[in-house]
Amino acid sequence: MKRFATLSLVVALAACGGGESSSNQANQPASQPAAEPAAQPTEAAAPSGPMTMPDWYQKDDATKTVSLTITAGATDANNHWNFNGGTHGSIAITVPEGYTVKIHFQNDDPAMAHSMGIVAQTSDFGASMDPTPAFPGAITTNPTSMTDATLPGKSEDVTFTADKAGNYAMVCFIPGHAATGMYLLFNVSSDGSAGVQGAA
Ligand SMILES: [Cu+2]
Repeated sequence: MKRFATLSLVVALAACGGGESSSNQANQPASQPAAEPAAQPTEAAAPSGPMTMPDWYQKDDATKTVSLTITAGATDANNHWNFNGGTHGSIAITVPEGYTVKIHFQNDDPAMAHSMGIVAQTSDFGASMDPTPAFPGAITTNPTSMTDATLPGKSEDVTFTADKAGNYAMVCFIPGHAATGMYLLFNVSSDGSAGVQGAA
């Protein structure tokens, strides 16, 4: 209630002040408080450097197809909540625009279901993820379900067309997983560049 009373007083003073600028001056401290510190970046810098072609990335220019093997829990990094050992966007996968992308998704986490899909958002993932992929078909089944997503030891194949160049992310849609780092960067290039940056 005290807060309301104070606000009413301010409004009353402003009303009597004869103009917004003068009342604003009267209400403002002589020196501005320091600006809020910028939020700590939660994302690592995007991996850069030369593209490599690890054995889990295969490209066939004749059929315009990229085939990827993506393994959740490939290592114990991030409590197994990783893709091919990468977390927090530490790996960037680039495919050429217009290519068909075939992903063999394997879950090697001994304990937890995971999912995989491509989204237009590349950072600041919330606890719950909208399971709408950036490209039709670019998502595994029951992606938000801890009981019905891709279970430990299981795999799933998805195929989609990377028909629009841009910056995307490959994420797990189980609540909390992307927010705690279970995502890679996924780029669709307009100049034909292809490969992987940041892979171990
Ligand atoms: Cu996950």
